[in-house]
Amino acid sequence: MRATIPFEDRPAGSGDVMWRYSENPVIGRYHIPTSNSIFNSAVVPFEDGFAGVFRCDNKAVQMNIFAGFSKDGISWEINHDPIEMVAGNTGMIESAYKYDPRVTFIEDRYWVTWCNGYHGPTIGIAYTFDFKTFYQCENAFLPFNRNGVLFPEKINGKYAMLSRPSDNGHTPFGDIWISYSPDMKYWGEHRCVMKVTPFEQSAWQCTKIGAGSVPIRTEEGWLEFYHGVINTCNGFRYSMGAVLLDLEDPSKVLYRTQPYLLAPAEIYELAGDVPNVVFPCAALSDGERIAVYYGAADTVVGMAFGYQQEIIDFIKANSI
Ligand code: BMA
Repeated sequence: MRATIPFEDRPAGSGDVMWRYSENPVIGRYHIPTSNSIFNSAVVPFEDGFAGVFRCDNKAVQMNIFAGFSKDGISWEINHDPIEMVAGNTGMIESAYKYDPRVTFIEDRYWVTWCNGYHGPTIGIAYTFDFKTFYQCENAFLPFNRNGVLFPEKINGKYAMLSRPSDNGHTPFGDIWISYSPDMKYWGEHRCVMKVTPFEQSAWQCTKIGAGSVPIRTEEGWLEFYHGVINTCNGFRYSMGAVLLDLEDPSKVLYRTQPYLLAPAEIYELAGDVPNVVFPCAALSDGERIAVYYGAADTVVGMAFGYQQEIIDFIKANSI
């Protein structure tokens, strides 16, 4: 039996289309003995509960990914040792660091994508059946790239991945692209999906954007939560929006939020190792309700909730 997704109703008096969990953050920075911070992490239904892949930076501030398990999706037991990969569809590839994982169940296994340090950031790929043994595959792309997010099913017979070509640093630009693969090894047919917005139109997403959660199939399109960034006089500010992509051709944007759905406002989003960051990396849906997991201030993990149809209606009514 599938576990019920974590959810809490809209707070009385709130008119927001998405709202935060009242007990945020759900994972604190010192949740495991070695961690400096745990954030930008991914969660999926697994067995009778949930499993996740967590970004834990240690106290040397080395970035790595760790497996974790939960019965309710809120209380997490995260392994104290990072994931050790074994060779998958290729020999082992150097990985100087790993961060910002996403997890996608496709057909018979869970696929993990992350930002893999290989002469700069690119997209690493691994699969697992049990969150114990992880098989590392070819990197998807040349450096530099981040925010690789797989669709949960093949599209026209091919695996599909959103990503964000970038540079080696704190990238001051970035649009969302889609690429296809027949075998999870060779990627091509790269198409631009969506770009940053003009400043006057929607400034929270005018500097760079990146895919966040695994897209959710709905009757009205793929529902994708993404992050958008504005470069302020005090640095980058990361917020969350959502987009509906065409089911058959997800390079086509149907509707996209002009206003954000969630932006840094609570103290754990405003204060931390990198202030002013809301960074979604996963979303659970039971068809009616949605639970989003997001990194807050590059320090902790928070959750936000909403009703799927209300979110879709909001995107359509407030589209660019
Ligand atoms: C991005 C990535 C994310 C991080 C964000 C804000 O470039 O490094 O991991 O959350 O910056 O610092």
